[in-house]
Order: sequence, then C-alpha cells, then structure tokens
Amino acid sequence: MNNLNQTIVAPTTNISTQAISLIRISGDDSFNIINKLLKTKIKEEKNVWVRKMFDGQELVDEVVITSFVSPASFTGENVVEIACHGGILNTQRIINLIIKNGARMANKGEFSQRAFLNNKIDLIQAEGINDLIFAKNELALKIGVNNMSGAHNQSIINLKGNLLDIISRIQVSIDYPDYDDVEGSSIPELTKALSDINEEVNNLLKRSKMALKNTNGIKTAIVGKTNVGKSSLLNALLNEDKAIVTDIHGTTRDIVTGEINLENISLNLIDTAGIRETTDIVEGLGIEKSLKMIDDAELILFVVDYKAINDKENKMIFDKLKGKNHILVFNKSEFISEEEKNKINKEQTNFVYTSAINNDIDNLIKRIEEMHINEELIKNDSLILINLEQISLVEQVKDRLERSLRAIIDGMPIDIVNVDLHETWDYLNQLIGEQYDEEIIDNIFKKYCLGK
Ligand SMILES: Nc1nc2c(ncn2[C@@H]2O[C@H](COP(=O)(O)OP(=O)(O)OP(=O)(O)O)[C@@H](O)[C@H]2O)c(=O)[nH]1
Ligand SMILES: [Mg+2]
Repeated sequence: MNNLNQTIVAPTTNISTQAISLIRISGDDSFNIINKLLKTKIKEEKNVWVRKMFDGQELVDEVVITSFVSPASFTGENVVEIACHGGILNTQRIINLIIKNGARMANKGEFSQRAFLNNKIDLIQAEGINDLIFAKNELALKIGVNNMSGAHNQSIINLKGNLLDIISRIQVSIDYPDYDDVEGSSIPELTKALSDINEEVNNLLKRSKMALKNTNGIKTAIVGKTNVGKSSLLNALLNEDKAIVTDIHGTTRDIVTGEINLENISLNLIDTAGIRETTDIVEGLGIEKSLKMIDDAELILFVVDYKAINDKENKMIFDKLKGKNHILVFNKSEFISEEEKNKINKEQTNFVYTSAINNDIDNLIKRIEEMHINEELIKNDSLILINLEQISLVEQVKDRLERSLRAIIDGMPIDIVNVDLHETWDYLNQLIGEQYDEEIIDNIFKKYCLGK
C-alpha cells in the first residue's frame, strides 16, 4: 500500500520537448513545498498564480501555478499544479527540486488512487478515467467519459437498493419464523423480485461483453484460397502496404497482422496464407496456421473468387465456417457480372462485394459495423463496463443471483438463499469500490499512467 501521508509529485504530461509541461503535487505539504521555491509566496487557497521559481537564489523558470485546497480537489488533498516550460531537462529539474524539498515521486495512478480512497470517485469512475485515456475508438471514449463522470452509476446503486430490500425481507422471515406475512416475502414475490434484478444484471453483462470486444479489438482473420486478394484487403483496410501482394499464388506464407480503429469498433486483423494443396513444407505450415485461425478468430472474412466458389478448398472452408461469425467477401468484384450478382443475391446471405485493389471496401466496413454494434451501445445511456476485472465481478453477481434463484425455486431453506444474496451484495460493493482489498486496489491503479 502506498503511503498516503506523503506529498507526491509527478509530471502529468510526457516529459519531452514541448511548449508547456504540467507537474502535479498532491498532499498536505503541497503549499509548503512550492513556497520554498518562490520568493513571492502563494496563499493556501484555490487560485491561479504567475510566479518566478528559484532554486536558492538561482532563477529556474517562470511558471503558472494552479492551486486547490483540500477537500475541493481531484485527489481530495491540497493540490498544486505547475505549468512550466516544457524542455526535458527543465521539467526534470523542477520535479527534482520539488522532491528535494519534501515530496516523493508518485507511483503510477496514485493521484487517482488517492481520489478513490478519499471518496472523491468510486471505482467505476476511476476505471472510467483509465478507459478514457486508453480509448482506441469513439465507443471506448464515450464509455470512458460516461463512467468517469459517474453518469450511470445510479443503476448499480439502485440494484443494491433492491437487493438490500430483498435481503431485509428474508432476514425478517428468518428472525421471526412464526410471523409469516412479512410483506413481499412469499416465494413467488421473492422469485419475481430476484428475477428482475437478474435480468438487469444480465443486460449489463451482455452490453459490457459486446462493448469490451469492440473496444479491445475483434480478432478478425482474413482467409480464403490463394490469389483471391486477402493481403490486398488487409492493406486496404489498414490503408498501408503492410503485406506483400503479387499475382503469384502462395505469396503469403505466414500470418501478417495489423490493427484498425473504426468509429465504434477496433479490429485486430490477421492475414493468412492462401489455402490450397501444396507439397511445399513451409507453405504447408502456413496453411495449417490459416486453418487454425478459422477456429480461433472471432470474425472471419472469407475471401472468395466467385468463379471458384464450389471447388474443393472453398467447400472445405465453408464447412469449417458453419456456426462461426463470418462474412463472405466477393473480392475483385469488378470482374463479377450483373448476371452473376443476381445469382449470388439468391444463393448467399451474409456477403459483400469489394475491390481491394481499388480501395473499394466501404461495404465490408459497413457490414462489420452492422454485425457488431447495436443501438444500445451507441446510445450509451446505460452503464457499460469495458474492463475484464469489472466484467468478471458482474459475472460473479450473476452467478450468485442465479444460485439463489434456483435455491428458492428448489425449496431450499431461506437462510441458504440468504448466504448467496449476501455474496451478491459483496460483489456489487466491490464493483463500485465500497468494499475493497488493498492489494487489488493497488493493482487496479498500477495500470494507470504516471501523473494520473
Ligand atoms: N482486379 C483486382 N485485382 C486484385 C484485387 N485484389 C487483389 N488483386 C490482385 O490479385 C493478386 C493477388 O492478390 P493478393 O492480395 O496477394 O492475394 P492473396 O489472397 O493474399 O494471395 P496469397 O497470399 O497467395 O494467398 C494481386 O495481383 C493483386 O493485385 C481486386 O479487387 N481486383
Ligand atoms: Mg496474401
């Protein structure tokens, strides 16, 4: 556990050659320490100050200082933020001076950790800050901003309220077994109330899992026979000449990867070796990897030359794709006649036309978005969680709720149901950080940036 009594300092911007650097100090001694470096002292009040900073008699820099007084600050402590000139040496020198005068270097995420421990933010808000900083697409950004501001945390508070209500009803019936008309404590009433909570938790889980996939990146494999334009498609999607493209069959022999961030979805793309019969050992190993990718990927872009759609390799790939999330991509679409397109329209369901060589891939992007984004995610007016730890806590909530529901339905003694409900309560509290383990909290904040 970090020592909370110490005043900490860290750069909040990258230390690099830039116009301005920001340095943040937080803790009881913030004002004392900064004043040791100023001839004209600043007062312990919320304000902005322009000051010359000195090391003894030597002028160090001219800075702008913003000060906040506990508890009205981000961390809940006295906070002083210094905007100094942004050279690497200058920023480091000022940080060293602050350390020499009594602060210690902050750990990663320690400012946010203090904000959490001082009850300025709950854990969903804290994780929201991190989600916002590391957001790769608009969806992640929106979720981060919402969660940071605590916009939808009320839903967890409401869930807790409803659960507490059920627990108290059960408690009364345990404490007063002879008094059997406690309002709302009949089996059908308890079952209904718990099912309602369970449905909400399930929806939260579904939304969150879908959003997590989209924000982390969907593992997307590009597979198909040789020479159909898989690597060209990868390059068009990445807008970069990443994979080698030639008209020689079997050009790609190993997987080539790249990441793209669409508006509300990120894709981790994997180009694979074209599938065909071969006696070449190296190519054969590449093809084994391609087949394995079909099993492992979350989305498969199956690139097909329409004229060969019914040949042996394509049939084998079609077979392997059954039940898997995939899109049939008719590339080199400029060679497909209207007549053929009419046939395709009748025979196939989930397909798009592309011409990778002409960067004509908008249909494909649109289809990927349609398949993975639903209104609920875009509207974003309910709580969505996008990190694994939080989602696994919600899984635990769901697991305990369902266990208690089953127990009620199976006619188990009500105090057994109560044990599961208390555990549900604990997991909900852990989710917003009302109950926590210090080590877990340290771990959560360690993944933050320095200075946040
Ligand atoms: N006309 C046309 N040619 C294309 C299109 N996409 C790719 N090509 C060409 O088709 C040939 C094969 O393209 P690649 O992208 O290397 O094909 P691939 O599927 O990766 O092939 P392998 O790596 O051998 O499996 C190249 O000459 C490309 O320029 C397209 O949409 N239209
Ligand atoms: Mg290739």
